Amino acid sequence: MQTGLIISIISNMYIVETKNCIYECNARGNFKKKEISPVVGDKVNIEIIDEKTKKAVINEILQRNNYIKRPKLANINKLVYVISANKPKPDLLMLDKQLAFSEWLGIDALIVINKSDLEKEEKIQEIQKIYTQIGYKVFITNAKEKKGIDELYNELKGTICAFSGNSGVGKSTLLNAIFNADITKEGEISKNSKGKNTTTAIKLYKIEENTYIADTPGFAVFDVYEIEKNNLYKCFKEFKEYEKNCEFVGCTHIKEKECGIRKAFEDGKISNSRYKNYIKIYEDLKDREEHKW
Ligand SMILES: Nc1nc2c(ncn2[C@@H]2O[C@H](COP(=O)(O)OP(=O)(O)O)[C@@H](O)[C@H]2O)c(=O)[nH]1
Ligand SMILES: [Mg+2]
Ligand SMILES: [Zn+2]
Repeated sequence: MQTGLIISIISNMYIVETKNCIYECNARGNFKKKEISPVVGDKVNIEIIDEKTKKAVINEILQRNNYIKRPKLANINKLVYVISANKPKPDLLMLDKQLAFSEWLGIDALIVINKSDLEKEEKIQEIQKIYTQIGYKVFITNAKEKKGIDELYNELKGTICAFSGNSGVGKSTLLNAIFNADITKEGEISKNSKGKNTTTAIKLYKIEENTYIADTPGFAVFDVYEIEKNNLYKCFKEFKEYEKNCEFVGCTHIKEKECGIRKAFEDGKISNSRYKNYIKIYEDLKDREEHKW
């Protein structure tokens, strides 16, 4: 028996990295009964079937620290949200949605403002300030010219992290800059044992020992809608402390007169864009809850 990490899933085959080796594994049938199936990022116990051909079987999935449904990922330590300073314009609504979601999941989040070469410094710093004030780390990069990469890289050391952000913001370019190689280009990714090209939905790229980045093409569509609207304010981490000043139980923090959070916004303690985005996301969640069925 050995312990390993699932680094990718290729046509129903689990690729498991152990301390010294990489094995192709099947999963034991009894996982299906338990309605749990192994996902990328899972730590698993495997039983070697054939050392020569590196075949093994997954016997057990170890307890997960966290689980993301779409894309299916377990045990992510850090979520890296990438926006671009310009081209495309920074999408702070999307960013706030994703930050809320990572709070809900209980996963550390950090922010990268890429394409720093395409916008004035003050404008970038304005955005940076909104988020550093709340307590998020914000990295400013120019992936194309590999600027700001070392700082980001140091932050990711020792973690399994996943990048997310709208298309075109520079995620692939950033990953390449971190690896200093074109590893995320299509085609390079996976050939199975028969030499056939297959597509992997998600794969963990090893940067160094204990450091992996999940390359997730479809990460932009987070399931932010799983957050219950009345809990949304808890996912805006600078809002929480003002809730005690709300007069009503079940305050939505939008229109109520005696709302501590709204007052904090009016007093300039909560940023305009964060509060506006809270309202937008809240209304979104409300619409969805009302039309659920
Ligand atoms: N000017 C500039 N262009 C960049 C930067 N990073 C990425 N790009 C360009 O932006 C485009 C989209 O980048 P890509 O990495 O494919 O974005 P992705 O969709 O998020 O993976 C490409 O043409 C990149 O060359 C940057 O820091 N500055
Ligand atoms: Mg890409
Ligand atoms: Zn309130």
